[in-house]
Amino acid sequence: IPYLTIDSALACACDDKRTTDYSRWRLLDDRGRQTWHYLKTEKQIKEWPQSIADKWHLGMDTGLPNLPPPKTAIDSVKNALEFFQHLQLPPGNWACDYGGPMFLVPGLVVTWYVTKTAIPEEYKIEIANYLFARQHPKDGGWGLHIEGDSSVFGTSMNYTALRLVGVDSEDPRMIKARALLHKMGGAVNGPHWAKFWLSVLGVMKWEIVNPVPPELWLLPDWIPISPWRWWIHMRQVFLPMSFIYSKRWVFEADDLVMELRDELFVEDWEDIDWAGHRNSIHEKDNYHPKTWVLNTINWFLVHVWFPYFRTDRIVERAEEWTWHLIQREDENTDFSCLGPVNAPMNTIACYIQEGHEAYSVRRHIERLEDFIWVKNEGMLMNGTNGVQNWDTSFLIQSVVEAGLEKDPKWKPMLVKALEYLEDQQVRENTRDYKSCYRHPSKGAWTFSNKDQGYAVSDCTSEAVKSIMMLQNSPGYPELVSLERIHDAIDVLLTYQNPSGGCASYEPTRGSEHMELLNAAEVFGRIMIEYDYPECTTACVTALSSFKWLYPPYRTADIDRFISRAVAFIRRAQRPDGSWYGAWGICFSYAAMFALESLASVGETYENSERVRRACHFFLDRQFEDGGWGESYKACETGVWTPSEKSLVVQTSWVCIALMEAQYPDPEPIKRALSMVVGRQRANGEWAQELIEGVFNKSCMISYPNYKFIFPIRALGMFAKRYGEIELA
Ligand code: LAN
Repeated sequence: IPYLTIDSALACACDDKRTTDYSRWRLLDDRGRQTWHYLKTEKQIKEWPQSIADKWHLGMDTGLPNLPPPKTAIDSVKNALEFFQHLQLPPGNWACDYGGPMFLVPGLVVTWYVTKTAIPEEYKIEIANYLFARQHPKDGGWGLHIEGDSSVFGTSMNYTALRLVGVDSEDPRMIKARALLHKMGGAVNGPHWAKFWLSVLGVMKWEIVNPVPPELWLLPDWIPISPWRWWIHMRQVFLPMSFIYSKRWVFEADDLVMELRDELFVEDWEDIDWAGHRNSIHEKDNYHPKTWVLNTINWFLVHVWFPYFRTDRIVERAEEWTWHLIQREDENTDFSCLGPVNAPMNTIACYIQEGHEAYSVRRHIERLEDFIWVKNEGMLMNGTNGVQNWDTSFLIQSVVEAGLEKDPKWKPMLVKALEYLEDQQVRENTRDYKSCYRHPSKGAWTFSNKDQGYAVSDCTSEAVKSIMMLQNSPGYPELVSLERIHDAIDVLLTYQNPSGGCASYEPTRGSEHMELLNAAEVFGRIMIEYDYPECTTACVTALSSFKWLYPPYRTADIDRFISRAVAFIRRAQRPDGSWYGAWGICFSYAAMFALESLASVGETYENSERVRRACHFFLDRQFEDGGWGESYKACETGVWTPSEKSLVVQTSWVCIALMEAQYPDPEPIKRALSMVVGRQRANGEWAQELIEGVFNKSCMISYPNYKFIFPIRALGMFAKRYGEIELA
């Protein structure tokens, strides 16, 4: 059933699959700004050949050779690097598909649609391909993330996105999706964000959206619930959302919108009691039910504040101030924005305020490209504008763990990676950072690139650690001066909370009670910054390495930081010996970090009861085949949940944890790593297994490079400790 037509010059030979020609896609990496391009002429194709990395990301044959079968851990590491080196991009970083969340593409497509931005035909085709590839074959729906059960959020939003890119409502896959949506009660049972997007599009009416009052931004800073205290991702989404909500802006009802009004609901559109459905939500979407406190506040806002007290003057001031902050965000990031949710929303805010022709709107539309990824399944929107700094730092560390930085063979690759990180350090605080409520960023690194500009505690730590490792190895250039390393240390020292722990982007600014106001329904623990063993460990190890490798600088501050941080790590351990991981799945991820922290202050299996407890937590749970594996359900429930099969990435994390702990018996680690080596393909790579990452407890996110980075690290550590042992 052809649902799209495409200019025959662009179409692939096997056009009954309605795909683009994959040999025409190219990834451009311009100093860490990654964008995909579809080449339309033979001349372009000739001038810009497809790289091995392009082919690999697109799922095409890379033509890389089979390698001699590995016998030992270091053989396996070398084979992995032999492959992975080809995925390094010209500026020196690595990249990957950073999908997982299934609510991002719809926001992007709605934004293009309502701002009347032409969507290129090849995008339409590949977006449809991706969404269909990720449709659950059984019930025809989509969940919050690629592995999650179908929900109203996933199904209503992705159905809408498919219709907006031109898919026919009578396509059998759409019929199936619609049937499921209707079975779940229709789009009125979606969470807050679904109601927001569909109201902007004009498929719902604003009365169904729970209040998003911009006047909250007028609260004085001392008020305990002032938005500046929220977790940065929440307040930066709340910002444009509140502006758009205040305007009650709606896209004109064109034919497609009228059709969607028919398709997404069980009732007749005209008869729907919009206000009455403000709190309707399907159980599959209701991960974090709204509290009575929030429900009471919402009731007050709708029935008392809006009709009787919200004067025109208040509205005007609130919209003025939020618009000011939106502009600062755009300016400070050159329109790339903090993330994939506020970027499209800021685009719409600019469109409302300044119109289609404005520079702000045009630049936003260009910058939205930075979030797009193309792979064998089609086109998706990444969870950030890339993983540049993060994956590149980790790869450097893994190679150093294996001792291969000394091998001249890998030096050019590592020097390139070092050059990349050098280029990406944030050199100054953002302009007006205090009045925009930004944390200082001078000397820091972000998760992705410098354009985005948001300093993160552990991204800074991992980057500066990698730089220090390489710059202190014989034969490596000193690209980052001591002064700049001091800047990084200075910023790291600002991250510690009174608890001793560290959070992600900022020290915690508000009380945990603020979770009572969590309005998103689909996510947990989003309102403020929390202490994370992962982020805390990264800071500890960066500061320890610095202290070890460099002339004394702020030594007393560093010592105090480390001892308080490690005390936090100890307190965060559960009685069963485990730590809950907030950014990777789940206990294996956190244990790798926590045990590294403890080891850095000399606490190991031999001398510490808690470390022994942590090791036995995993040894008691080792799979038959020697590996470990966790299902994403562990993140949702907070309870250890094994996956059906062992997993290469989690197994590597546990092995690293055990080796950090100096677990005395190599046997269980050897068994585990034999499994990992057994799954390595002849060309050195590993196959993609289950999803690796998480945020906000309920939403999973892919880290496809982890299947290289962490096996390399675990095997490298093993080789260093146990030498030439043969792995079966
Ligand atoms: C990330 C990705 C990286 C991650 C680590 C560095 C691994 C972590 O240790 C600290 C937090 C951080 C930087 C992080 C925070 C939240 C992000 C940005 C993400 C999980 C990637 C996507 C997610 C973002 C919130 C997605 C957009 C969704 C919203 C709910 C706004």
